[in-house]
Amino acid sequence: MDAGHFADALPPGVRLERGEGGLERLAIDCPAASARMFLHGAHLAHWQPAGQRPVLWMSRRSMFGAGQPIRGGAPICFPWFGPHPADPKLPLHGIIRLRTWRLDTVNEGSDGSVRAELCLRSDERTRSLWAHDFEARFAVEVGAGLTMSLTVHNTGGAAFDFEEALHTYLAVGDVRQVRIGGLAGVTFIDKTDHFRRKTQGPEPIAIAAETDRLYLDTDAAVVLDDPSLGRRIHVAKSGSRCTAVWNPWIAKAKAMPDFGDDEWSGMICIETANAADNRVTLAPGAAHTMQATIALI
Ligand code: TA6
Repeated sequence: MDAGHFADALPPGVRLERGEGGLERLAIDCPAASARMFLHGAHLAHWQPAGQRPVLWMSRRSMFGAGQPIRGGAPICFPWFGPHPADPKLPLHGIIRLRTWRLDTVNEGSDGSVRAELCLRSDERTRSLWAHDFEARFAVEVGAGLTMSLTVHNTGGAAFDFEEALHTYLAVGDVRQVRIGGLAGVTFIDKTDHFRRKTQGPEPIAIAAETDRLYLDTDAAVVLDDPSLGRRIHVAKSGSRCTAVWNPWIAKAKAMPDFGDDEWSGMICIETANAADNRVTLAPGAAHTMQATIALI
């Protein structure tokens, strides 16, 4: 395991192991929660607070392999969100979720939570896809709540701009019954209607068809009300001006080989992002941090 230097330094309840596809992952089983995070993409695949059902959704059809995106959990999108604007052959959602990150630190928090930090630096492979030098750092804190922070550092000599997202898949009992509050009056790009710009009405968002929206110029927290599981999930954020809401519904779910045909009703993506009008420009030497904090309330 290429993080072997951790072998004897991990806190209680934390181990490095091989998971699906033989991918190396951090397994966290602390009193407050359990979690699994692959070094591939620094991909948090599972988070389950003690006494609760899993909060992150994972497709039973997900692929687990080098060069393949994991379908579920919290994919990290950078330096573009969605398809590459000029070259559709490039990977959807950028280049860093397909690379193996370096595990830098794993520490126990005072409240029994566990905090891990991973790093990915630009190299020839990333420069062949995106010609800028950067260091990305991902910090995740797992406990009764979940905090994910993505920090991008411009290590090159010229400014660059980028898009980013913590593309979080949340598990729900029945997406047709959920309501999403916090985005009333916010302008969004409706990707299911020719990318038209619309304004969200005063009512909480209901999902009754394929839904693929990028809410702009908002730093609002969002509350997902899931009556069928009898729980509410609070998604707060900082350093993010966009929130994406996505459910593929029936036809899109069928069209994705790594998504079970009947799985669409058990998930909703609420994604903490900076994209489109809200892309980030970073001067040489500067850094930018985007954070999502998720809790059951
Ligand atoms: O964030 C929503 C979205 O951009 C959708 O348009 C859809 O493409 C979704 O992401 C799936 O992304 P993925 O790369 O995980 O298949």
